[in-house]
Amino acid sequence: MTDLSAFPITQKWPAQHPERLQLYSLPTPNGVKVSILLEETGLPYEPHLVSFETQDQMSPAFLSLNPNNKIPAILDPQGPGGKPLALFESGAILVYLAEKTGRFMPQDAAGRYETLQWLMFQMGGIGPMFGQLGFFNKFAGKDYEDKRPRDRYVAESRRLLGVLDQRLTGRNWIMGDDYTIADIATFPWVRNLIGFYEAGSLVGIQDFPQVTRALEAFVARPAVMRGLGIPKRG
Ligand SMILES: N[C@@H](CCC(=O)N[C@@H](CS)C(=O)NCC(=O)O)C(=O)O
Repeated sequence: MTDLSAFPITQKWPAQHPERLQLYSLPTPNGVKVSILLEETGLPYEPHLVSFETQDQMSPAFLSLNPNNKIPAILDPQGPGGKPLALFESGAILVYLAEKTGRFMPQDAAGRYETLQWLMFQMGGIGPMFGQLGFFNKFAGKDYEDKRPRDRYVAESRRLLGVLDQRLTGRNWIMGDDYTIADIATFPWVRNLIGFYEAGSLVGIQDFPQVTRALEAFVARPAVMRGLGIPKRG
């Protein structure tokens, strides 16, 4: 019987199935990257809801696993060498799960680095820039009189969408015919930009037809449909 009691996070979120991978998350664009990949792989896992309403991400139990107080985070009882592995940062988790399962990442070295390149493009560009645009368009920042900060993030988001659109021209997915963790990292953010952040017309999404075409294919995948709702909000 697997014992995860050495990890304080399991006191607040007890593992009903300690032999399964434990996911601590919320269905946000960063959170669903991991639930979508888990659904795609079919790995058995147990999702736990980290509620922002009750500031769960600030609790000592959560901070014991991720001192950066952000979802998603995982605890894999079957980590490297058969020992439990705790991990935070969605990009690191995607790489770990792709390597663990041997899926959604090209096997050849060059293809692997290229996939990591586009994953980093999402982690360092699309995520942070779209996130700031969300703040200035939908949340507290929308009331700021000075529109220059918002416009800066609109311009940068448009530039990033242009890079992505060009990459997708003549390719089904970011890596071509292969659907990879680069797609799983990127499209939840595009979906969020147009949907939850209500910034589709602001960034002129119609100017990026390859991006919207690939987004449609992404959200039509059954594993994506399921992953977008995991963990279920309370
Ligand atoms: N770079 C991190 C970012 C994670 C992140 O920003 N998570 C947000 C939700 S999408 C969060 O947990 N926010 C809670 C907080 O800041 O208190 C990753 O990709 O895992």
